[in-house]
Amino acid sequence: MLLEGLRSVHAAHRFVATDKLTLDHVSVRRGALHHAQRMLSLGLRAGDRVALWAHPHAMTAVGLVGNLYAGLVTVPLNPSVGTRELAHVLGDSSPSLVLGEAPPGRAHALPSEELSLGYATEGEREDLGDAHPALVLYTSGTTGAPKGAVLTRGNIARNLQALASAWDWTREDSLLHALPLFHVHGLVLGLLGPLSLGCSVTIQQRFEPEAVATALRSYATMLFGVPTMYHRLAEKSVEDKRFARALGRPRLLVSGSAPLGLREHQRIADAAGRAVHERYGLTETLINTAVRAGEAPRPGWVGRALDGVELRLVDDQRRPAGPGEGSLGEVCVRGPSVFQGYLGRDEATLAARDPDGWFFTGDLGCLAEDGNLRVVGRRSTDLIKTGGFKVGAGEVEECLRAHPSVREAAVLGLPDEDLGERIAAWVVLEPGGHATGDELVAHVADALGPQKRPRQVRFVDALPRNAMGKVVKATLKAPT
Ligand code: MCA
Ligand code: AMP
Repeated sequence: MLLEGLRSVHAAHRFVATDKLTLDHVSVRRGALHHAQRMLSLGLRAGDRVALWAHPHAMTAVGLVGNLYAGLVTVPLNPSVGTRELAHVLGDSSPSLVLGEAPPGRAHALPSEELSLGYATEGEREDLGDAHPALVLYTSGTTGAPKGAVLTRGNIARNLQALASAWDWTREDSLLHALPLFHVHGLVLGLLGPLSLGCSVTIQQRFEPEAVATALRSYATMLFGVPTMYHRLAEKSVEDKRFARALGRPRLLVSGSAPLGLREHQRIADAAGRAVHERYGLTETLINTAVRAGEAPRPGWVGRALDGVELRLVDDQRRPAGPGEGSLGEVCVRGPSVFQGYLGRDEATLAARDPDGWFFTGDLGCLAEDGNLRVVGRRSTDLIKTGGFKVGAGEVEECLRAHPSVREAAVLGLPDEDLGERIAAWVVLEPGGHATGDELVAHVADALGPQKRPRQVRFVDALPRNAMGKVVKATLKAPT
């Protein structure tokens, strides 16, 4: 089904635009067919995994679509990934090949292939069904290293169809975003969405409010962003009317990946006289709910279930919780876009999805009688959402402990106006150990990636522990 959409990628006047290159959809398709043929000629076969450096570049679209044509499973790599996390992702997903140009200092021992545009007319596996895997996206849990979520072609196709219907998203749209291309938001919604629906997309390499506003004023009909981006645009629009006018222009502003605060909703409403439409999803389930394009958003609420998606709330024992705005529970999801499972981790898959197909999101919410969902928090404080990136406290703690001067570390997400949550670390040094906060921040940025670096480090003599010896994070205060 996804490939059907991609096969209709033929319009010379629809494009994928990035800072360095713009390709029309005909060139994306030609390049992708050429790439698919090349992959098959190298001996790769449908189902093989191939890693792809997910640079914010139009060639990323060619590699991604070409892999889909050949039936290959793409493992997108964050171009600013740290060395330790890169080793984990490559070791865990064991790709046959790495595609695209490795960023400086991230060369690897695997065979690699340049991505190039070429001409080919065949190379498309048309026989592969909805259950065939398409992507492995790495996502953090409360503990341990990130797990690879396997998403199928059917997962993606059904989600994009449902979103197109929820947002009246058509070929006439021109999408704008500045999201990274290694997560669901930027990659599935922001790149496969336009390619599969046949609309244009402009992907800005980094989020700059000025550049976003310019594009909004001139051509974009839809903007996809995380709350941090809307926060920064709202700030600008208070002091500069050009931003307010820009925000007022597209037909749809969509926010997701983290909660958009009531204050931001209000500020954008005051400045631009319009609303932001929220949608709610996870790497493992794709998008579950959305405020429909034709409906007025209710700030704090993330809309109703998408077509084909079932939602329910459960209590701590995973028993269904009662309906009604007052009842709170863990949000569970069932439907065609719930993933196939975590790569090579059957136990973790079983723990997250029951035999009836319900996926336990870890998010706490309430469901109104009319089906609207409100996300009010998370079951675990060990999962941090910072700038829309999910970071496990455990992975950062483990990384800090690997530093020779660190004896113990505890990591928490603290409320942050801009990032939603900022990563804060409390560190106990080894006796005689020396490390500055900046050194530890650089250590995490280098090992895991800059998105996972603590924004604050506080040195303490000991971590507060309960009688069982467990760190009591609730008693840790914000570093000063
Ligand atoms: C700064 N940098 C450093 C350091 N400090 N590098 C190394 N060591 C350091 N100490 C670098 C960074 O790498 C980056 O470089 C630049 O400085 C700015 O970094 P930073 O300050 O972290 O960026 P920011 O301005 O705070 O970023 C805000 C952001 C970003 C643009 C909103 O957080 C973002 O792109 N968020 C999107 C997350 C997302 O797409 N989530 C979707 C997943 P350089 O600029 O070169 O990189 S969730 C999902 O998919 C689900 C399904 C859903 O619901 O959507
Ligand atoms: P990820 O695993 O990075 O895909 O992040 C998924 C998580 O992002 C969800 O479990 C939620 O906690 C959060 N999330 C995504 N969209 C929203 C939203 N609109 N409102 C609140 N939280 C959201």
